[in-house]
Amino acid sequence: MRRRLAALVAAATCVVGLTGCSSEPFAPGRATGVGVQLFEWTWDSIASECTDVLGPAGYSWLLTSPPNEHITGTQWWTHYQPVSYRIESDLGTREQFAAMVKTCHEAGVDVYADAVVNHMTGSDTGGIGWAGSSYQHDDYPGIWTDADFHHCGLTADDDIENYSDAAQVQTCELLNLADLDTGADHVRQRLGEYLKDLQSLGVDGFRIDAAKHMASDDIAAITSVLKPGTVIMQEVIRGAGEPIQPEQYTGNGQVYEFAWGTGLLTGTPDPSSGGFVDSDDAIVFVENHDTERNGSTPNSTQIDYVLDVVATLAADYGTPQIFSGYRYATTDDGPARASDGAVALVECPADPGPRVEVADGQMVCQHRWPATLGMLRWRAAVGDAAVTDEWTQGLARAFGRGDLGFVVLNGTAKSLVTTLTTSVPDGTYCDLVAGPPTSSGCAGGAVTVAGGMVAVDLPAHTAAAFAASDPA
Ligand code: AAO
Repeated sequence: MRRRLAALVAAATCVVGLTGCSSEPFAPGRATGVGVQLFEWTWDSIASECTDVLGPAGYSWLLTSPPNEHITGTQWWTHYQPVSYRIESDLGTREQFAAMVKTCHEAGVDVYADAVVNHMTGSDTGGIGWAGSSYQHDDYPGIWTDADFHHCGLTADDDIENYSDAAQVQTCELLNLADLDTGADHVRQRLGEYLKDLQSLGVDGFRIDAAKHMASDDIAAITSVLKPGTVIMQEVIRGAGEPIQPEQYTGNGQVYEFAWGTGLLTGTPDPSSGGFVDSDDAIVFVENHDTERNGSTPNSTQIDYVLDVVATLAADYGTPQIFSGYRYATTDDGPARASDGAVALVECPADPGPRVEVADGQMVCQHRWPATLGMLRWRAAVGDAAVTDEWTQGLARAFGRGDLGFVVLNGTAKSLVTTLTTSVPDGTYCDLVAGPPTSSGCAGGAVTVAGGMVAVDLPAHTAAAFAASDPA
């Protein structure tokens, strides 16, 4: 209740004209449940974003990049090579992290941290971490010694070569990263202490990185020391024919359902067709930091990306996670840096959106795009109403959520001109794909329902959505 009230206050006081502000605060009991992955955002930048945008826009939670000490370097993936469990990174200090969590809570937004607990560094030579800790591949003074790591002995270099071999996947090294023996009690205990330390700073949940590379029971043991209700989101990439599948992990919490994002490459996925975990177990996303780079899902430079975000936020499947990252020249490049070598404070484009050019290293701020914000509002309005009035014609699709909202997606290369049945009462409504309404009215066009029918005229690769609660 405390957070919900804070969110209402934040929404009511948001500055008119700021992207993300809408004329009406979110109604109690209408949390969107939607999260945002603020990839490579500094803690100070996240704090401001919670107050200025995320709370007022109706985001329920955010995911940070890994917060602990890491190897040095300008690549983003240095954060996936832990050196110690000190909360000290080029994204901010322990104090900055704690202050960010407090600010986000005051804005009504929960904070989840990316937890890298499967492994340590991939360095063969060792070095000094960001916060000054020294390390070798299999030796982290005061934390781990060689005996705490797997040496699988199943492949030439102890590296995973074959994802069809479960023993390799869980006891050999992913990308040469020193693989912790998470089956050992004292290893589990130390990793649990790290997560508890983050929880002492207010963290509400965790993404478990590389969950596939740990036995499900190991994750259960590591997370068993956390407060009841802690959210656990496990990264278990669904690989065809692989022996380790997401279903084996749902006893520990939720899993990222990669079948959703990969399915978006060819239209709107249909979880009822099989091959998906149950809706309550699934975190769904259009892209994440890996798939943005490897093409296994759509990414925000592609023509149907906005359509994919609309489809994901409109669906009655899974918990959506919106991705917010930066433009880059090569896939290893990290975001812009400040003169002290730390990651720079974020500056979103003045008017973020799909057609805005963003320089390499600068944040794209997809979570502030008008369609994303408008669909958060739509999702809050429809709540858990059942899917109704479904219509499909090739890559064009429409459906309602009872009499509360309706969405039309035109994934084809031609205009979609038709008339569709909707349960939303007759009236004229704002198109929320253009953005949330402001105090001066609809952000874009309006849609009219007459006699239970809506006339649709949608250009190629666009969408429209309206909610009964947002009349024009
Ligand atoms: C860096 C360098 C490496 C160097 C290493 C150590 O790039 O050359 O060896 O340092 O010095 C990130 C970066 C890495 C980086 C690493 C450490 O991505 O480049 O390595 O930090 O700094 C597997 C895992 C999955 C993992 C993914 C990358 O199962 O957990 O590989 N993701 C997480 C993070 C990721 C991070 C790490 C783990 C490590 O999200 O950012 O790495 O902390 C199949 C398998 C998957 C497998 C992929 C890739 O997926 O099923 O399990 O993921 O292949 O190997 C379709 C298929 C699906 C397939 C997918 C792949 O969807 O259906 O089966 O395509 O495209």
